[in-house]
Amino acid sequence: MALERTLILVKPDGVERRLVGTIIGRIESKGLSLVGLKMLQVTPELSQQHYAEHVEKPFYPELEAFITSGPVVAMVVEGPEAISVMRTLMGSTNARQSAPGTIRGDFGSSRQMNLIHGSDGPESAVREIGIYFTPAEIVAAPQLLASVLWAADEAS
Ligand code: 3AN
Repeated sequence: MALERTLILVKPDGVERRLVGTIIGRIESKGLSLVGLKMLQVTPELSQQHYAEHVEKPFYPELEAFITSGPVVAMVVEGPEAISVMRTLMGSTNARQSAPGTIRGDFGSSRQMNLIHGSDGPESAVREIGIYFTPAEIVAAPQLLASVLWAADEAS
């Protein structure tokens, strides 16, 4: 089983609604490790880099206006299969259709103001982590509890 890292953002709506602690709490409660954490203002240039696949789409201007509308909290989250575990914790893109119990399903009701971003695969995780974090800003995961969280073959 793969130990993975994924890029997570609490988007401007999540910060504005004071949900940062709640969202980080869910990530930590799941047993995933925070190995990078910062607050920043996304610029139009950063948005274009992050959403490169959407830049030509008709909805992009609105997406850029939203993601640059206030500060975000960026995180690198690590754990066994962290990319898909986070996608499950987050819920589907359109928060109106996200399952109850997920972050979006419990706190959101919009496709755009959907509170949180998480990388959608290993390649985008590497790309997105590199956009938001330098290697020096990423630390080693805490190790003491690993043996009560996962079997050895799950966390290597
Ligand atoms: P996720 O946020 O689950 O990673 P993406 O990367 O497909 O989903 O979409 C990022 C953002 O782009 C969405 N939160 C939404 O604001 C916007 N978006 C994606 N698809 C559409 C669409 N078909 N129409 C309007 N906005 C969209």
